[in-house]
Amino acid sequence: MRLSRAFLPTLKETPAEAQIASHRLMLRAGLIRQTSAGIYAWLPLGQRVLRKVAEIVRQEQDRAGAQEILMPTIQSADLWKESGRYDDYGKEMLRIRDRGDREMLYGPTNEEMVTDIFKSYAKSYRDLPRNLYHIQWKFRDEIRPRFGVMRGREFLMKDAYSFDLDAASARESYRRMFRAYLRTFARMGLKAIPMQADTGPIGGDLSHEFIILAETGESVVYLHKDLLEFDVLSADPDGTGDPSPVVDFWTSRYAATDEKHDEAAWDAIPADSQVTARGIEVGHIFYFGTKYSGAMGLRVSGPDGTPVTPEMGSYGIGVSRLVAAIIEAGHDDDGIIWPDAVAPYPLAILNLKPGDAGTDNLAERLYAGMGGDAVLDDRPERAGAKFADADLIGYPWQAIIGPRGAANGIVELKRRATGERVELSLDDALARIRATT
Ligand code: P5A
Repeated sequence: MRLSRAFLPTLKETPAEAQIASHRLMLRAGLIRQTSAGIYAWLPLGQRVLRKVAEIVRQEQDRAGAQEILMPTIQSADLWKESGRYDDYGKEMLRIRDRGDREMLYGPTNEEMVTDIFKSYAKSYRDLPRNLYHIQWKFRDEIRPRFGVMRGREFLMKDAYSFDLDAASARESYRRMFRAYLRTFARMGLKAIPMQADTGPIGGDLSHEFIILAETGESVVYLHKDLLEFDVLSADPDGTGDPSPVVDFWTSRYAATDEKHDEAAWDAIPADSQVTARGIEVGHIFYFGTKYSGAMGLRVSGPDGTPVTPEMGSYGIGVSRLVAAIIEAGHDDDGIIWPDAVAPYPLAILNLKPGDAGTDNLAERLYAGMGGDAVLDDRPERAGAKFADADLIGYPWQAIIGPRGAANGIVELKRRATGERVELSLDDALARIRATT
């Protein structure tokens, strides 16, 4: 993308309404634009990050054996009356009437709809187990939308739903998702810790929230310090096979949200291993048995011919919230520091003297060498403005091209995360960048 032709607006001033770093930086770097309270448009850079985050989520859901579908945002109230949640959900649900005066709603979650869809096809125990997911916008009319997309009213969620023949098999499905979540967040450079959690309006008695520690987090959490030191991807490099050893490690150490905190269990942990912190909930998984299948009449014939009500779970990831959480976990005074896996572009090429034959030529060759997957700053701006924008947006690599280096075919490559700078030939610079993407 050539900056001279791009829509990548950045702000110099810090927006007054933004209280936390990620919200400030998302506005300043031009990732999002508020359109109503708690509702945001995603601008080109934000949209690229959102897509990359969603793609990692998708790959790990597929790896865990879930199948992607796409359900609508608008739902019929009738489904929610069947489950009994239509009245329970209260003011958080955005209720709508269509031209025929039928009650509709903008879905805050999809347990009812997916149960209804699955019910139309599943006939026997051979149709189980199954896991269906989608990545779709949700609406919750939060009392206090705040911190930008961290707690929005409209937000992007990945929600998966498992159907199993019995409780033992349902627990196995839960463990598969548990493991998939650990891998998903680790691939984004995040340490997300599964913690025993409350189930709220979704229901059930087994539930974990996946929480990233951050001072600006909305939840207070308690955990054993071993959990901070565990390296998920090296412990479980391919993410298939038996999830038990991985899950057993995490559930054998204490970790709970405020609502589930157990003082007696906490006191049994040596004081130097206790960590109390604040955190951001990026995922939440639930096992709720037959709550929806029972209420909505989902039944299949079991191996001996008698009808069985499938056991269900649901598994959510806050895809749009993750973009903010990744920034909370990775920024400095100058701006965002993207992990390589989700950066909007891996590289910004800063041509310090557009119009100079030497810098233009080297910048163009580097841009072509990246196959166009870079931002080329060819604007007639002063160098300082280019440096500031590149640091603010947080591309993992910056290639600084000035007339003196260009005369010798040299680019200065800067790593955003460490500030390290090296002078390299074009080919060596490309090789260095490719090694991280
Ligand atoms: C699980 C999937 C559910 O809704 N039903 C389907 C279950 N769980 S949840 O915990 O209520 O939400 C799942 C994740 O969505 C994110 N999230 C939000 N993100 C931004 N703004 C919001 N207002 C918001 N509410 C929930 C969280 O990451 C949560 O873990």
